[in-house]
Amino acid sequence: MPRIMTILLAVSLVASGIACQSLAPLGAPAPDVYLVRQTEQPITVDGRLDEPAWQRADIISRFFVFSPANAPAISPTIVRMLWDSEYLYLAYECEDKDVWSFSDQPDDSLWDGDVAEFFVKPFRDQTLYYEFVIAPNGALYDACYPSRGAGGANRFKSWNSDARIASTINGTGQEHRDDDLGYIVEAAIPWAAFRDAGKPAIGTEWTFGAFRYDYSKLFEEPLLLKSFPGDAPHGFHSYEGYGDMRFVSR
Ligand SMILES: [Ca+2]
Ligand SMILES: [Ca+2]
Ligand SMILES: [Ca+2]
Repeated sequence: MPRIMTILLAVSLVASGIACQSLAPLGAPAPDVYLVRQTEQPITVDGRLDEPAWQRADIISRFFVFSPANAPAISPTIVRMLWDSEYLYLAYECEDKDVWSFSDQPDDSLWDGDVAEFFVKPFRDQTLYYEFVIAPNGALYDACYPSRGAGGANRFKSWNSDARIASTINGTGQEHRDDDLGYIVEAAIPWAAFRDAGKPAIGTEWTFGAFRYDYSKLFEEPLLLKSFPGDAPHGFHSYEGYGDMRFVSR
């Protein structure tokens, strides 16, 4: 069995708790606060989630359709986070029958193709927030916005997080005439990137949103997913709806 299938199946079983159940479209209900657990073992950023720490990480598997309103299906997605003294780690497992990366250039408009996105806003009472957009081929767009209305991507994408990214595509990637299974993204974002927020301590809470664009030969329009329910008048920048994440020990 291909590795990604093994992982997705294993995660599906954990998420559902029922061995005969297929991947549930909406996954498990999200907890009120996502617990980011510390890892004492190093994470190798190689696009493979075979570190034991990833298996102990809490999962986010309930996603909501942002667009189109009449989306006939949802693309199963599982997100995990971990942290240690040096990095915030992200892992996205994205089922996708038609994997396509728009560009391999850093800070390009990668969301014109398939992407996994992570927005993080350390302070609810400040306007500062960060955006990370990762394509299946491992290309990264990153930006630090001092506020939502200060100029957007063109002004702030020159910011560089020095995040380390690796990805695995299970399928043929750019070829649409066959069916892919999906892709995995693994990322390590150094705390130095969050110089306005600083490195969190145990118990620190930030807010975040996890997102996807899924372009597909099977969809009339790209499918846009978000990790929180409700309205999003500013799209993925609607940080009022972001969920809470709390940094905890193991
Ligand atoms: Ca790894
Ligand atoms: Ca950048
Ligand atoms: Ca796709």
